[in-house]
Amino acid sequence: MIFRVLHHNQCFDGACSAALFTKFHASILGTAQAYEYRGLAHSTPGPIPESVFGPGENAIVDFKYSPSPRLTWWFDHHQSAFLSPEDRTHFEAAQQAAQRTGDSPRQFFDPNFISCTGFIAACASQHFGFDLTGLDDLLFWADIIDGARFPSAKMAVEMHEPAIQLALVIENADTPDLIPRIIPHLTVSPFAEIVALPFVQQRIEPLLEKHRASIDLIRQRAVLDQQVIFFDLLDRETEALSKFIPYFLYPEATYTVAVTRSRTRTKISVGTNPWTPLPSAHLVNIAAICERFGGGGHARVGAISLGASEADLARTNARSIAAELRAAVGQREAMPSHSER
Ligand SMILES: [Mn+2]
Repeated sequence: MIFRVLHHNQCFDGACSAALFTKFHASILGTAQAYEYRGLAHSTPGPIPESVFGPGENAIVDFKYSPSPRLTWWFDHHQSAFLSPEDRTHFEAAQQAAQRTGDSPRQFFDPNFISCTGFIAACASQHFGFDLTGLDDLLFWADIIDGARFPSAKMAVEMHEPAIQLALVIENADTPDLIPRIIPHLTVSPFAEIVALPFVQQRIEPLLEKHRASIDLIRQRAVLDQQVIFFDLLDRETEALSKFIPYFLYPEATYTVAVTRSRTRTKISVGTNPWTPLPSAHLVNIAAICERFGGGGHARVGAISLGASEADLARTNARSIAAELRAAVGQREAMPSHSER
C-alpha cells in the first residue's frame, strides 16, 4: 500500500509535520510500503476535493479537516480547521466512536499548539508510545518558525540559521516535486546537512538575494515617526516581504503601516513589533482598526485588501491609520507613569 500524506503546502511546519508523521507511522504501524506527499493550499476554498486522496490510506497534516471516508489520519492546530459545524460534528462523532470501542483515535485537533509538528509529537508519544529521541531540533524550529517566535528581528531577517534558510526554500517552492523531495530528509539529517544538498543549496542564494533587495528597498522608503514605521511601495509590484524587516531596521518602533500592491490587489498591512517591551495593555488593537477600514486580523497584526485600481484610497487610509497609531503612542507617553521618567 502506498500511503499518501497530504500536508500544508509551502509551509515549513507542514513539511516537518509530514516528515514526523511518516516516521511515527512507519515505526508504530508499519503498514505502508511507501509514502508519497502532496501539498494542499488555502488558495483553493471549500472542501478538499476527493480527487486529491490516494487509493491507499491517506493522512492530512497541518491543514483543514475533511469528512471524506478516504481520510484515516488527521492532525491540525489551525483555529479555522473546520469549514462548517457539520465537519466538526463529523470529527467529534468519530472521536466518540473510537472512545466507545477503546481504539486509539487517529484524528486529532488542538488549536493551542504552536506548531502542528509539536502537536503530532505530543499525540504520538502520548497515545502510541512513540519515541521522540533525536527530534529536538525539528520540534524546536517548527515552533520558532510557525509561531514566529524568533528571539530577535536580527535572527529572523539575517537568515543565517540553516532551519530559517530551509523555511525560505519551502515557502518559495515553485515546483510540485521540491517539498516531497525535502520531506524524507527532515527526520534523518540535521538542517545544516539538508541545506547543503545541491538541489536545496542552489535555491537559497537567489532567494536571499531577493530578500536583501527587499531589505534595501524598505530601508530607503521606511520612515519612523513617533514609534510608527510607515512605507509606501505602490510604485511597483512586490512579492511577499518578510514582516520582520521594519523592526530589524528600527528595533525601537512599536508599529508598522505598509502599503503595497501585487498584480491583482492593493494591500495595507498593519503590525505590532513582536519584540516590543510594552505590555499588551499599552498596545492598540490592530484588528479593530483594520475592521473599521474594511479589513481584519488579530490583536497584534492585521491587513486591509483593496482592488488593484484603489491605490489612492489605500494610500490615504494607510496614512490615516499611521496617524491614529502615532496619536495613540503620544497619548500613552503623556500618561503620568511615562512623563515621570
Ligand atoms: Mn502549522
